[in-house]
Amino acid sequence: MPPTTLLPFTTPSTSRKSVNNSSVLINRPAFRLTEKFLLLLVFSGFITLCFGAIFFLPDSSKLLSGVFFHSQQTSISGNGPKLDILSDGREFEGDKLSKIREDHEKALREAKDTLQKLPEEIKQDIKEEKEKVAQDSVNKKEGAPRLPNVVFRKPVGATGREPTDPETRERQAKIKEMMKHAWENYKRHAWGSNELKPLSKQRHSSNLFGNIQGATIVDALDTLYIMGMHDEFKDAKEWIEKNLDFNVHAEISVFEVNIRFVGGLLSAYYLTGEEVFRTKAVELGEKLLPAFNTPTGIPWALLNIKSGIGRNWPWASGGSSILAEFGTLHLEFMHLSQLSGNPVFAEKMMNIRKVLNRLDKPQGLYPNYLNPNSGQWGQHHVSVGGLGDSFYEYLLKAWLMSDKTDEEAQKMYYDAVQAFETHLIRKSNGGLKYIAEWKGGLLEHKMGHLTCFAGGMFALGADGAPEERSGHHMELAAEIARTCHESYDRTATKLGPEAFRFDGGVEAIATRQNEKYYILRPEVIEAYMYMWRLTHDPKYRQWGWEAVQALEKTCRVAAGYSGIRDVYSSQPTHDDVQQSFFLAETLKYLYLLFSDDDLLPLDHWVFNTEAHPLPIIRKDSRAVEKETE
Ligand code: DMJ
Repeated sequence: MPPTTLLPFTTPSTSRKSVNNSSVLINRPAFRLTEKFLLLLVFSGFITLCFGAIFFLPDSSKLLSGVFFHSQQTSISGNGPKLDILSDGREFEGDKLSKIREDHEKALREAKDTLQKLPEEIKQDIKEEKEKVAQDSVNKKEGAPRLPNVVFRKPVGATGREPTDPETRERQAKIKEMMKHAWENYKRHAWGSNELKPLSKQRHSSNLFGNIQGATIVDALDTLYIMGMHDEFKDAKEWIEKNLDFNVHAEISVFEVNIRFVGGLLSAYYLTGEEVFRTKAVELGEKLLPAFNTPTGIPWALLNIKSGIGRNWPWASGGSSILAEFGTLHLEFMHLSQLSGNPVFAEKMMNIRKVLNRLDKPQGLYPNYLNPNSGQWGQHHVSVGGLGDSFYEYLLKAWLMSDKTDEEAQKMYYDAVQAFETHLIRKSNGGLKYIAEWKGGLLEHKMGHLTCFAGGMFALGADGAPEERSGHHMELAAEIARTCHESYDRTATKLGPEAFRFDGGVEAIATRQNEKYYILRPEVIEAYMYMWRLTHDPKYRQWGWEAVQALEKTCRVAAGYSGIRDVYSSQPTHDDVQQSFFLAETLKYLYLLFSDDDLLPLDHWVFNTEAHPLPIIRKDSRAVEKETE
């Protein structure tokens, strides 16, 4: 059968031959009515198309296109001026036309020059335009908040120079190589999941993030950026744009999601000015708000971000919320208010303050547990390590981040340190200072790896210490850093245990099997970094380098880095998890330890508890400024 549908105007018998025959119409039988109608339809369509082209093609395209600018050079004789007729039918006097041609060529030349030179302002204009387009497309996505325009201020020290000293330069390059190894293997084996299992080369999911994915990507963003790993950063950003989704049915840890995801996104925004990070941070912040729907406003530890239903950890004393969790939202939430123009985030934080300040504190100490329904303390356990740690860190940093205007936080921090000195800080027979845990008035002479962050905190707070106690705070910081170094130095692997004790004849050594592990934690290196920055004593770089060598020897495996089960074993087994904080914190603090002080300088940035840098909010500036109308 001939393809009659393709050749509707031919009779079946003549169709094939006629198609390629120029005389087809002469030999044809007369058209039927329907054929005539269809022919008319096609013809009128063609006419419409031609008119459309004439009227709707933009003028600029005609000016810039040589084809459209070809005049027919038809001279119309007569008494009037000589006329040229353009291909679109318009008539011009000949000399006017050559003037237009000249102007046009000049404009083209200028445009070309401009493009070649691309001065800073033009680059800036293009960047801003691109950002606006990106913001518009982000805003159109489901769940994306509508945000006011902000004045993005150029970040100070977001990228650094290579250190001039060759040894430091080499060491810094080594840390970057470690980051590449961790990142590339995550990308190869677990891309898009929360973490990597570096031995089984599989994806690792932790229930801390519910169904939210991509913890390693968000946590690593700023480390990639400051290390100048541009391609990797681009991949991470693209993944975030396309895949980071908070519309999931999942119960998450409010604290963990805040410090890693909100903190990571905020830092990425402040380092780059890319709108997608601001939008995602605020979107996630809004999802966390239902956690504060408790009688006191002290948030739940766990929240289903779809249903908005919250609860506390089943193991927490009498249904309590945890001090280190609800007390470690402040820095991120203050910035969320800055960037969204919505005061609700800051209000939630000030309410937590109010609740805490109304309560009596046993011996001036803050118990780790607080019931969000009654507003009363749970068990009287106090710790500067797990369950308490970053609450104190955020008091100091709230003061620093507010450009030292938040004097309430300042007082709370220095009063707390005073109480630690009286009730928790002790010296071992061997002369090691440590911070013990307090259980209802009794001391447990144990210090956690987590507690070692306090070395850095005391150093950072030394400068503002009241009554000329600055030197004292710095000494305390140095002693805690030394004790933590000892906890590393006294192991076979030269990596420190999860907790170490000062009783039963031991000092700075773990005695219980379940305290001997090391999961790539950053706190000891964090303390070295602050001590280096604030004293420039070379021993802190030396101690940091020892940690690098130990990590390389014991934790590096073919497909990434893994924690170990026993730091005292010379052949420890691996736990098969590359924690996202290894990329966010451990490697970042190591890199900063081997960088000059102008990379993320401490008088411009504060690090959240996951090492995500947030800028100090200057008292004389408002970050959010409504667009002038
Ligand atoms: C990190 O997620 C943060 O530093 C947190 O404050 C405590 N623990 C881990 C790393 O050890």
